[in-house]
Amino acid sequence: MEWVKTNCRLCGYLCGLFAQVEDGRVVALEPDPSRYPYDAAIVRGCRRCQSNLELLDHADRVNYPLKRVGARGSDEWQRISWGQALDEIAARLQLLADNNGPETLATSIGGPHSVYWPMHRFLNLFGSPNNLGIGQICWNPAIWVNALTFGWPLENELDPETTRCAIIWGMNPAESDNSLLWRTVLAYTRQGGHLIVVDPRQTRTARRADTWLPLEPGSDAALALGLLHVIIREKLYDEPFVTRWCAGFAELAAQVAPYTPQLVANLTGLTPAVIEETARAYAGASPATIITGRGIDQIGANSLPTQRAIACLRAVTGNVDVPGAAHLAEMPDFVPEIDLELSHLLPERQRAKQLGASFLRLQSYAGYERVFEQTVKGNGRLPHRYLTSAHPNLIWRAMLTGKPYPIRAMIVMGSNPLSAHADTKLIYQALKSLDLLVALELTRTPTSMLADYVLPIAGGLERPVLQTNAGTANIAYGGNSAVAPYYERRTDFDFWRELGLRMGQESYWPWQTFEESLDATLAPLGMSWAEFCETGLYAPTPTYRKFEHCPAAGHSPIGFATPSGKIELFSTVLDQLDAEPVPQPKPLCATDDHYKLRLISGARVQPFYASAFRQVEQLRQMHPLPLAEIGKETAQAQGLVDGNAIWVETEQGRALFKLKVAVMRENVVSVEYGWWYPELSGSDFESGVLISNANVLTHADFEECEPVLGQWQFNGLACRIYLAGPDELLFLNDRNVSRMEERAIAMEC
Ligand SMILES: Nc1nc2c(c(=O)[nH]1)N[C@H]1C(S)=C(S)[C@@H](COP(=O)(O)OP(=O)(O)OC[C@H]3O[C@@H](n4cnc5c(=O)[nH]c(N)nc54)[C@H](O)[C@@H]3O)O[C@H]1N2
Ligand SMILES: Nc1nc2c(c(=O)[nH]1)N[C@H]1C(S)=C(S)[C@@H](COP(=O)(O)OP(=O)(O)OC[C@H]3O[C@@H](n4cnc5c(=O)[nH]c(N)nc54)[C@H](O)[C@@H]3O)O[C@H]1N2
Ligand code: SF4
Ligand SMILES: [Mo]
Repeated sequence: MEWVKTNCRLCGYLCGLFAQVEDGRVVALEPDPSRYPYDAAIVRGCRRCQSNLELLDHADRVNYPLKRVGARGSDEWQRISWGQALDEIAARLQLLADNNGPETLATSIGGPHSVYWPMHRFLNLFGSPNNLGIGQICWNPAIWVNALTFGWPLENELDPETTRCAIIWGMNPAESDNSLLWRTVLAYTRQGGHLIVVDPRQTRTARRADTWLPLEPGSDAALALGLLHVIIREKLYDEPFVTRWCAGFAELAAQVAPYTPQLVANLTGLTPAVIEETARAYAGASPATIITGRGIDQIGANSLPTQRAIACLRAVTGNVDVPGAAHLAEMPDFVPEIDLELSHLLPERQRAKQLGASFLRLQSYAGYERVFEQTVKGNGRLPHRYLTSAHPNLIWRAMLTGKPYPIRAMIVMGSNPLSAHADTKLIYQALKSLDLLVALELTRTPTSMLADYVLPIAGGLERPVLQTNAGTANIAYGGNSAVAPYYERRTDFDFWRELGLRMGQESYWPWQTFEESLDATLAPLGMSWAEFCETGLYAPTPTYRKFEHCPAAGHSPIGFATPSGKIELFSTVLDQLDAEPVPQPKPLCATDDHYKLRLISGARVQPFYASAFRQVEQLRQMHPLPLAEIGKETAQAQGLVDGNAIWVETEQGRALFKLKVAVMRENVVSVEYGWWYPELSGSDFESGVLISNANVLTHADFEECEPVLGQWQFNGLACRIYLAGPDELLFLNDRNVSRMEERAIAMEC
């Protein structure tokens, strides 16, 4: 029996743990207060952490390579060896590439569950530009916008000691963050720190705020322009900073001039007074921070102008590269992801085939190169993987139609597209039509159940983990595995390396193990992987106001890595790309007599993480059913009460939820995302992914996506709700599996 240092992997924070190990099995877990988040209380308070033990050997885990033997989705498998699985996958991929070109292989990645560079390395050497991810509606918009505006990504800061005003905008760390940020928000507000929350729902975060702004979903760009209007009209901006460091102030001022508090009140549903007070509170405090979340990255065409307007708010108030406001991140001192990906080896003719490249102005290899030219002058090289990912909707369509060319194979890694991507029914048809679908997975999921091969991946506590923010910052954290993988599970790295070796990539995979590749990654620090694991963190003290530094005596300051060398309120790059150089709000999605309400499809809830953990009994007991929230007046108007089973319907389809009446903006419906019913089996298992899935209600039709970065819309869609029948109520309330299965068959989704 021994205690070993390891890390939790059940969300992106990778909290430091001690694992008690007996005969190669983890039998107990304790927080390690000497490593991140340096506070045993945070880990003890985490509702998910202890379920690591249940998950390590859960009945739904994949333990051996599986090959499909029945019809696709029938859940009939043959256990095979890793060698056989890899040989067969390599042979089938080669045949498909010979017939259709290597672009016929697409990959799907999800949130930060694993290291993705080995996949990119394989894909670049294989020759496919068609990786799809969730970047467009997760962290891309902020990376792109901050790179355009400031020359590099920003890390927003909140410090109870120094921050004087904080706006949390479209983010709910009370549910989405179990860790240090939420604890910091609590400490900040306890000390009397001024907090403003912009969110249609009165979340637990909003309840800590001095001011809660329950705006109409999707109207955020108008609000940001309204705040800029007041700040400029009342001369609350930092004039010396703007004069010295910002370009395009006159154009921005002209753009925001029409956005008076009254107009913005009409557009957002807020009052003119609260808009003015918010502008004065933010601009009047220094330092002041704005922390943004998915609420504004998932509003389709309004995401880009919102992020841009918020970047302008930070800039005109001088809250850039200042402690307690925002830090301009730096390139890693270790080997960055971009160098591990080998993106330069993907030939130009293959890059040009990326699905989406010919339509989207920035989200493509060409767009990446355009911004690369300027950031590289500031010694920065942005990561490739999310910024060049293909548009998912075009991939699903190419699978179904063969146009513009056939996509016949997909490898899914750390993602569950049937749950996470818009338009579940389209994806279902598309995946079912493939010649080859491979899932690298921990558990049985709706997506992996459709696969030809499911490969058992080593999860939390079974493999080393090094998180590097994809190379956008000089930070690395993580640590070692506690035990060797159970059964025949292997790391994602092993899969890609072994496949690469079978496909002529020998010279590019010099490391035998994942650990060896980590030694190589950390080598520039003069540190081995084993040494790194002792502290589990590399984060040099940040430096601020770097733009003022002079490289040598007599030289001018380095400024910002933008074409003008200044912060670009007016974006030269967007202008050259024929996109709007100053932020311009777009009309909201139209509602009508039939679809009168507005939908938020995906507010996070504890203890779940996207579609994960519904099968973990101790977590499911805490939150057994999918909830939809509406305000009191909306409920009364519809004759609905708490606990009703309701259908939420959009033009796309309908999904079943249990109703909860909550404090929030009226005429808005907020549903949880990621719901499926792992307890159902066979064909009911498949239908289980449709019943309460928020993404049955959404779509990402390419023609309607944002034309620069390609965002689709998860929030602000037109919808309606109505009472479901008695069988649907019983389906939700009666957890007897065979009765659930009978009712699932009868349900039409
Ligand atoms: N428990 C849990 N934690 C998670 C995750 C999880 O699935 N579960 N997922 C992780 C991932 S991948 C991510 S990206 C982060 C996301 O973390 P957050 O950004 O905190 O995610 P959300 O809960 O979606 O918060 C968005 C908030 O925006 C609000 N909102 C919706 N529409 C609008 C709008 O139009 N305007 C504004 N201003 N607000 C709006 C919602 O009501 C919600 O409260 O969380 C991570 N943490
Ligand atoms: N309607 C709606 N849809 C959304 C969102 C929303 O707010 N609303 N949010 C979007 C956002 S921000 C995100 S980030 C995505 C999340 O999308 P995903 O990341 O695709 O969602 P998950 O359900 O977490 O699926 C991850 C899968 O990876 C597996 N996994 C975990 N660890 C590993 C590993 O180490 N290796 C491998 N190979 N697999 C692993 C898990 O078992 C799980 O099945 O969802 C997006 N979709
Ligand atoms: S916050 Fe909880 S689930 Fe996330 S890594 Fe830490 S202990 Fe694990
Ligand atoms: Mo995300």
